[in-house]
Amino acid sequence: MFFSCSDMLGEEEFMVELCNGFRLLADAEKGVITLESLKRNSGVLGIEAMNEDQLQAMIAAADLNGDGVVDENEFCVMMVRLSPSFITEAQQWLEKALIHELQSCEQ
Ligand SMILES: [Ca+2]
Repeated sequence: MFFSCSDMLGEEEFMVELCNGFRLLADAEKGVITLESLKRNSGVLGIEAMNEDQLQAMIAAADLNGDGVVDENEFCVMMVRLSPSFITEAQQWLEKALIHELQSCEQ
């Protein structure tokens, strides 16, 4: 797959949110998600209960080029792969929010 987060900006608002998630989890100096940065930031994902083996497995699952860390593109691909239902929910939520917005204008 050859796309980057920036390619999706403007098309899908929720993809921006997903990509922002990368920055929360990544090592600020290296600009990639490592086992250490994932451990440090696991509270963000609500995965504090996961042990090191499980976190390592998450990285391995997302690490497409096998360099042992997860870069921004790999993270986006993983989120899209793992979250088809999330994306559907996000779209429905957006539609509801828009309808609510329109209705409040009419009143
Ligand atoms: Ca990688």
